Amino acid sequence: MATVKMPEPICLIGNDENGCMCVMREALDILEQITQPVVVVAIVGLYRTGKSFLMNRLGRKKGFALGATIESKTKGIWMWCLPHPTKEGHTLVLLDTEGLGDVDKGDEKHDTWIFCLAVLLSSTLVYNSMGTIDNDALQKLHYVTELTEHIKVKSGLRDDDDQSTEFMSFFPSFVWAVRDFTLKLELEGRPITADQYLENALKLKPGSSIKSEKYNLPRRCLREFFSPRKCFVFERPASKEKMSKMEQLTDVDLESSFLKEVEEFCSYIFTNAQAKTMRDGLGLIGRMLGTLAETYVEAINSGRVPCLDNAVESLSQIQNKRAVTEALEFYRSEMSRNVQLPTETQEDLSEIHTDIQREAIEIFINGSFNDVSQRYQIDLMRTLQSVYEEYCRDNVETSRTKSKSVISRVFSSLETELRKGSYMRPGGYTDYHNTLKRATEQYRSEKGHGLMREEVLKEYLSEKEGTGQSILAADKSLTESQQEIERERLKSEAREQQQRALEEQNRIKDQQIKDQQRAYDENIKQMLEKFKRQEEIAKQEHERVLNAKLKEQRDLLEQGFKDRAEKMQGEIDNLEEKKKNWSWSSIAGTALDTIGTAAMIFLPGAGKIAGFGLSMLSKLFK
Ligand SMILES: Nc1nc2c(ncn2[C@@H]2O[C@H](COP(=O)(O)OP(=O)(O)OP(=O)(O)O)[C@@H](O)[C@H]2O)c(=O)[nH]1
Ligand SMILES: [Mg+2]
Repeated sequence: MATVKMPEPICLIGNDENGCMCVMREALDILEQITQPVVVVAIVGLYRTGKSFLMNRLGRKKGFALGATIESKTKGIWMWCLPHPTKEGHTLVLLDTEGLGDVDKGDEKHDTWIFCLAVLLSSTLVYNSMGTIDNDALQKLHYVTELTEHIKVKSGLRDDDDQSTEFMSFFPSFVWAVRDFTLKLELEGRPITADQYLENALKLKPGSSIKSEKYNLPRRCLREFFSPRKCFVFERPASKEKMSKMEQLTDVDLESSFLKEVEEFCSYIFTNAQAKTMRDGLGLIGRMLGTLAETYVEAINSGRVPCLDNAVESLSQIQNKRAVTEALEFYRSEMSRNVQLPTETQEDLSEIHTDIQREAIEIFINGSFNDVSQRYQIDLMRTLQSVYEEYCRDNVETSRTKSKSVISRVFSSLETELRKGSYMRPGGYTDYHNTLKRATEQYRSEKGHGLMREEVLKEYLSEKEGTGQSILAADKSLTESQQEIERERLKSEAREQQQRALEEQNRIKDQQIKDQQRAYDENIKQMLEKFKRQEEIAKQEHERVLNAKLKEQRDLLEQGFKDRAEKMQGEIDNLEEKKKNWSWSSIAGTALDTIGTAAMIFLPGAGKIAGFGLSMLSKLFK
C-alpha cells in the first residue's frame, strides 16, 4: 500500500475563473497515488489566528504559507500528505483552510462551505481561536449551527429531521485550540484541565427565552454533533517583534511553554486522530478522499446540499469498478511476466497463479468500497477464473505443439527406417522395438515439453500399435510362442502408457479443481477479514456515540434540563437496540452465501464451498 511524502502543501480546493469552487487536478493526482488509509486533520477558524503556523507543527516543518500582515493568507483548502509519524501503514493528510470571517472578503456563504467541507473531509477537526472560550468565541462559531442546513445524511430527509445521532457517527472528532491563552486554568479556585475548561464553556443556560436559545445553540450543536471533544490552550509563541518575522524563527526563538503545549497537542493528534471513515466503519484510502472532495464540491456548485449517503453511493461506483480493473491488470501483467508456457506440470502454473491471484484479490479488497452484494468481487472472481482457464488451455496447447515437435525429432530415424520398410525382415521386430524404446526414453529424458508429455506420447505410440503388430507378424525369425509373448508385451506396454497418460490428465484436472477451491477460499478469507476490520471500527464508533449520548443525557439531567434529557431517550434506546442486535456475523454470512451461490456456477470445482467459509466465519465472528 502506497503513501506519498509531499515536500510542501498544495491547494486541494480553490476557485475557478467563474468563482466556483473546484478540486485541483494536481492534488487529485497526488491523492490518487495513496492507497493507504488516511488520517485527515483539518483546521478551521477565524482568519489571521495562526492556523497555518500550528499545522506546520504537525507537519514537523515549514509547509503552509504564513502571512505577516493583517491580510488573510490561506485561500481555499490546502493539503499536505505525509507518512503518518506513528501509525504504520497510514497517511497523515493535513488540511489547512481559508480563515473565516474576513470582512474584506465579505462572503459568508463561502465561509460556511469551507467550514462544512472541513467537517466532511476530516477525521479530526481542529477549531482554532484566539484568547478565551467565551460567549463571543462561541457565537463566532455559528457555522456549527448551520451544519444541519448544509449537510444531509440521507437524501430523502426533510430539513427539520433530527440528524444529530447520524452526524455524531460520521463527523470528525473535535479539538479546540485556544491561542494566546493568558488566563489561569482554574474554576472556583480549583485547577481544571483544558478539557474541563471547554466543557464548562459549553454548559447550557436554563430557560427558553430567545436570548438563552441564542446562547445555547452553538453549544448544543457542538455537544450533539461532536465527540470526543478535546481542548488545548497555547501561550503566545514569542514576542510581538519576533512574531512579525515568524517565517524565520526557529524553536530557540519560541517560548518553551508554547513548545511544550504544541508537543502535547501534536502527540494527542498523532496518537488519537483516527483514520477517516464514512458510515458503518467504511474506511477511506487516499484516492477515495479525492473522489469524496470532488463529489461534495460538485454538489455545492450545483446548489445541492452535500449528502453522506449519495457520497457513499458515488464512491462505491467509482472505486469498485476501478478496484476490479486494477486487480485484473495486475493479474494479467504479473502472469505474463512470470509464466512461461508450457509449464512442466499443472502444479507449476497453479503455484504462480495462486500467488498472483492472492495479491490481485488484496488489491481489490483494499481498493473496494461498500461492495453491496459482493457484486464487484464476484465479477472479479469470475474474470480471474476465466483468464486462468485461458492460461490452462494455452498451456495444454503449447505443450501439445512442443511435445509433438520433440516427438518428430526423436522418432525421426525410426520413421525413416519405417518408410524404407527396413524392419520387414527376420530380426526386424527386435530392432524396431529397441529403437522405439530408446527414442521413448530419450523423449522422456528431455525437459520443456510440458504437462501433456505423456498424453502426446500415448497418441503417438497408439498410432504405432498397428505398425508394431505388422512388423512382429512379418518377423519369421520368431517362433509362434515367441510372437505370442511379444504380442502380450506390446499390449501391456500400451496399457502402461495409457495409464501414465491418464494419471497425467487426472493430475491436471485435480489440480484445477484444487485451484478453484483455493480461489474461493482466498476470496472468502480476504472478504471476511475486511468485514471483520470494518465491524471492529463500526462497533467502536457505535460505542463512542452511545457513550457520548449517555453522558450528554446525564449532563442535561444534572444541569436541570429534564425535558431535553427525556427527549434523548428515544435516540438512546435505538442505539442500545442496535448494539444488542449487532449482527455483523449474519451480514457476513449473507455475503458468504452470495459469493458461494455465484461461485458454484463458475467454479464447479469448489464443491465443498460452505466448509471453509463457515469455519472462517465462526473463527472471525465469535
Ligand atoms: N499572537 C500570535 N500570533 C501568531 C500565532 N501563531 C502565528 N501567529 C502569527 O499570526 C500571523 C498569521 O499566522 P498564520 O499561521 O498565517 O495565520 P492563519 O490563521 O493561517 O491566517 P489566514 O490563513 O490568513 O487565515 C503570522 O504573522 C504569525 O506569525 C500565535 O499563536 N499567536
Ligand atoms: Mg493560513
